[in-house]
Amino acid sequence: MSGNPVFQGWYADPEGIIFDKTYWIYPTYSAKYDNQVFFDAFSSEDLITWKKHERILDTTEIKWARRAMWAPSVIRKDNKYFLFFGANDIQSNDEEGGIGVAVSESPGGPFKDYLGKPLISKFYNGAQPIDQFVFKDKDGQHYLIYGGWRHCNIAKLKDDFTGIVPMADGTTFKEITPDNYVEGPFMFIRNGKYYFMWSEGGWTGPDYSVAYAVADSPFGPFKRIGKILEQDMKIGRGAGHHSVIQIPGKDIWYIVYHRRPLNETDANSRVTCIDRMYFDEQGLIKPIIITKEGVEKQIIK
Ligand code: FUB
Repeated sequence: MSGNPVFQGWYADPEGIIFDKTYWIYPTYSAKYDNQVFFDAFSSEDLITWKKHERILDTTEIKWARRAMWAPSVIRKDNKYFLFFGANDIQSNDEEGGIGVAVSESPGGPFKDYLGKPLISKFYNGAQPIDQFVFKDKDGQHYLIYGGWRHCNIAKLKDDFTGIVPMADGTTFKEITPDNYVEGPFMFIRNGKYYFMWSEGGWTGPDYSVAYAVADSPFGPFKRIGKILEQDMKIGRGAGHHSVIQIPGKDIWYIVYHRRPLNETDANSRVTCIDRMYFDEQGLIKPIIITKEGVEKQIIK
């Protein structure tokens, strides 16, 4: 078994993704905001043994980023790897920062600033420009789904990821916020349905958790179905800000998330864990059982 956490160190907001036959996790380095000036990544061939890739991107490369580099989301396009990230934790449209893009020839970096400025630097529909997730739809179109401060937007990415373009109805930033949404959005498709997931509660508190909705389109409407990930006082606290990995071609799913060890009190003591995610016959997600054991070895064929 992998054990949980799957690797050592304080790492939060983990995004798991498979490139070729390798699992990758891109987390936030969980520390004081002023110390969050870089990203490490982790790779594995079997979900058990993880290799650390240090400083795949940092603030010496991103000139406009000073601190609070958060929640990487990585996708491969045209044989390049694009890493979307948040920086500076901006509190108003007068501050510099927001969501940026970096690019690399390899999933393990080094990543370089792609635009030289943020991709999204303002609040739209009340959404703080953080917690980005890049989503590839069935037709190949990429969208950015993002937002803190209890608002979530979806925005259509230009084909070369250099900007945002209007959607068919003329909207540029379309709000898709479901009930109770706080931050940390994630989307995937299963059996043709769009599963939209997000974090609720406060990330420093015991109520941090993950809920979801299902719709026929990435634009919703998303009606909250219920909570599927939360703390278990026998295992860990404040479980949330997750992502989902599917074994290609199989109905085998994992949830990758962070939680706080029971013996830790620091708000940033967040560690990255993986557990299995199951669906019932109706396609509803079963509540996750969080474990200390983690997951079994799984090599991608
Ligand atoms: O890790 C920094 C912030 O904490 C994330 O962006 C939020 O989602 C929360 O997990």
